[in-house]
Order: sequence, then structure tokens, then C-alpha cells
Amino acid sequence: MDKLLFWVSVLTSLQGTLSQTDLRGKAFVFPRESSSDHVNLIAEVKKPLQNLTLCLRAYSDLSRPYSLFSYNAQGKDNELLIYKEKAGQYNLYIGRSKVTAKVVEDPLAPVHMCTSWESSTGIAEFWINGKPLVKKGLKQGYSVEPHPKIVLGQEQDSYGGSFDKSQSFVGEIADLYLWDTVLSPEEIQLVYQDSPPSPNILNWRDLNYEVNGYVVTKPRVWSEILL
Ligand SMILES: *[C@@H]1O[C@H](CO)[C@@H](O)[C@H](O)[C@H]1NC(C)=O
Ligand SMILES: [Ca+2]
Repeated sequence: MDKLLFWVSVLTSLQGTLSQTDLRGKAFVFPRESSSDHVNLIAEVKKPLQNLTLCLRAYSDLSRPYSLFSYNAQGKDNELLIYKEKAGQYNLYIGRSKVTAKVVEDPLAPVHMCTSWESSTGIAEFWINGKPLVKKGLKQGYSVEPHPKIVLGQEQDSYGGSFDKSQSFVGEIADLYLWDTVLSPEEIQLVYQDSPPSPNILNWRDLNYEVNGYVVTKPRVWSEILL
């Protein structure tokens, strides 16, 4: 290892624990409320995004609003953000604009969520537990900025920081995938059933991430699919 690489890795290990792992069957547990505990997801986004689909499972008993997925670009807050306002109310932000989709749901039940956005039409979709919500539209013709900082557990108000305890996530997150395409309804069902088509930006089965603070990886013992 050359000297520079050595010091880079020393610095990195001081900041958090870097891992690249297959997290199948596991969940990130955010066990307490804070303005610091979070996971950085490391993704290569080199070109602006015109199409995207993000899916994840989440389990939380919070009743206040919280961030599920926070993607900021340099100087661009809320470039891509999933923010849960309250039970049954999901906000998608693209380039600081927002749409809201609503669904009847049990506030204490685990949830599988997919959201997609297509620049050419501006159409935003939410799929909750495999069911499509009413489509909305925003930012037609826009492109999501590349080179993001992606954070789970906290909502960024700057590039990689400025967290607010009252928007933090407490609970468990699993099976997170991000594609640079809009998945078809059939593909969304495959993701829901845990057979996702190969994701090209973030892949739970080969995830590059950095844990900061009190976040623990544990087996996922819950499911929103009634077996
Ligand atoms: C995004 O999707 C549209 C079709 O909806 C396609 O025409 C366009 O080429 C896609 N853009 C990229 C960068 O893949
Ligand atoms: Ca923000």
C-alpha cells in the first residue's frame, strides 16, 4: 500500500466503517433517535439521471415525519428524497419539488415501497406493498444531478450533513435497490417478491456503505408479505 492510500484508509476508518457486502436477509437497524447516526451509501452516479426507480423495505413505529432516503448533490438539497409525512402519506422530491401520494395503511406495519420518476413525462409513481398509488407528475424535462451523497437514517440539508433529529429515521431498513431506469409493473412485482432485476446504482446484494454512529446490521425478522 502506498503512503497516500494508507493515510486515506486511516482517515476513512476514523470516520466510519466502510463495507461492501451482500446484505440479503439483513436489515440496518437505527435503534435510537439522534441527529448523527446514519449510513452513507456509496454509489457511482456519473451522469445526470433522467429515469430512476428506488425500492426498499422499512419498519418503523415513528408517528412523526421522517426521511427514508436522502440524495443530495453538491449545492443541491433534496435532489432526490423520499420523505414520509405520516402514515399513508409519501413525499417524493425531485430537484427540490415535491409530490405526495397517499394510501390506506397500518401505521405500525412493515412496508415495501418502490418509487419511480421519468423525466420525459415527469411522471412519479409509488408502489406500496406491490400496489400502485395514484400517479403524480413533477419536474418534467429535468435531470437529477450526479455525484450524490446518499444518506439513510438522516435528512441532509447540505452535501452530506446538516441533519435534524426531528427528521431522522428510527427503525429498520432493508432490501434497498436503485436503478437508472423506470421498472415495468411486472418488474416491480418481482422486486416486491424479493427477486429484483439487476440494479445498477445501489444493490442490497452488493452494497457499498459506511456506518456512522449507532447503526447495527441484524437479520430481518419481519416481512410486510403475509405468509
Ligand atoms: C429515459 O427513458 C426514456 C423513455 O421514457 C428514454 O427515451 C430515455 O432515453 C431514457 N434516458 C436515459 C438516459 O436512459
Ligand atoms: Ca433537506
